[in-house]
Amino acid sequence: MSPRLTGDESALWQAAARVLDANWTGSATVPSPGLYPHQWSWDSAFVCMGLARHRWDRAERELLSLFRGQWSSGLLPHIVFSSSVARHAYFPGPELWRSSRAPQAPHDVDTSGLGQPPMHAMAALHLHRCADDLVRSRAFLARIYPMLVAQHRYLARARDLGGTGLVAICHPWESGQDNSPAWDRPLASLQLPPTAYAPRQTPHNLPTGADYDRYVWLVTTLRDAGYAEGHLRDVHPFAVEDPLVNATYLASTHALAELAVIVGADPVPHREAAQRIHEALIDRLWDPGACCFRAYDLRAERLIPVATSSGFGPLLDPELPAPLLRGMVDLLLSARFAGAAGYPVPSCDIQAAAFDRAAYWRGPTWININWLLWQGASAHGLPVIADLMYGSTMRLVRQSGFREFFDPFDGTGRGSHDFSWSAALVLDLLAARRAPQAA
Ligand code: 2M8
Repeated sequence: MSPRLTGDESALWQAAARVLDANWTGSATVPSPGLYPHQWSWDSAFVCMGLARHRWDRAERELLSLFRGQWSSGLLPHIVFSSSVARHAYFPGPELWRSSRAPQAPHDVDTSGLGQPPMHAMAALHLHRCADDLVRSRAFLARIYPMLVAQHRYLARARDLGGTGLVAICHPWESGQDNSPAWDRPLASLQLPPTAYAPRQTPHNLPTGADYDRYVWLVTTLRDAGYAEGHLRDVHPFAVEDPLVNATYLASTHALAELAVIVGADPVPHREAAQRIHEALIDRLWDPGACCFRAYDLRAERLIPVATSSGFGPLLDPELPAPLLRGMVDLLLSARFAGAAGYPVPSCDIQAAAFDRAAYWRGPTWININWLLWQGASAHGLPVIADLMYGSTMRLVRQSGFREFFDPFDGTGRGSHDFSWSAALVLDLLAARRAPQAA
């Protein structure tokens, strides 16, 4: 599509499109060729949001390429490894996961054995809404719908570890917010054997080696249990219900109901599932005292105290009661988040001891979070928040380029350059402003 853009917006559009073109492998988009040379699950969903505006055909291939990695259990792995990338280009590669030995995993491609926020039904619905060729789009949806249903069945069956209607993450990587301060307590309580699991050289200087020891140990524990669902339920020591993960689960369940109608399937089970998730999200993760959503540690049986940007994820819930919405907006606009940051939204409460403006998911601003909050705010008719997210994101990329993450105070770009979801989501934002009917 070609939205009507101003000259400056056109230049930004072209720069973003160039990033996606350069990161396209022929069948999928890598998050960043240097740092992340394989296909990541929620990255691909975000990339689809932009490709739907730029190269619809590629968006279709992107999702299909990701679902090549789906396990027979329904698990959609968070990494689908490319066999043409050098073995040691990314740690942890296929040698850690050993998916080829797991009977549920596909045999023609190596994958990880964990998931990421389930944004994929949202992405498929977005693709349909942006399609010029509705016949082709319906054919694509008919193909991908059963895979999405299998993904959600897996989540409901194998990841509702508390029996509450919410899904639990079993590893920080499953949240997409790897070193969020929300995981500090559950990680600190792990009893690790006295062996260093991670290699001396890790690809980032953050998270730290100590975090990596825990990350790798959690993977080996799960892998050595054969990735068994019973292990996750009864033994696995890390199990947390995260508000952002569950908000995307809810939004995608609503999307599945809409997709069901389009492909001629029954939407009712998805609507019922969405109702259960909505109720559980509020019952379990809303902290009325602090007026915010928090993550719940199922093993320690308590809410995790630190407030992070993940707590704003439930803005994606279309039925969020007004008092909760107000509480979230107040916190978002306060000096703990957007009110004291020139380039919001910081990923952690600025006033928390764990906040670090430069450290990955412990403070910096991320464009995918801004985009999700822009989506939620737009749907709730909150133009002040939607404009704040839009404006902050545009200033960040104009000033610093399509970086992986940004300093929330001065907008300095950090992490990798030419990061795919930063470019893709800017395309979607620009297109939505110019062609609002497709937003
Ligand atoms: C980061 O996560 C990977 C592990 O999955 C890593 O640190 O190596 C996170 O930012 C995650 O959200 C993202 O999907 C991934 C690829 O961009 O990188």
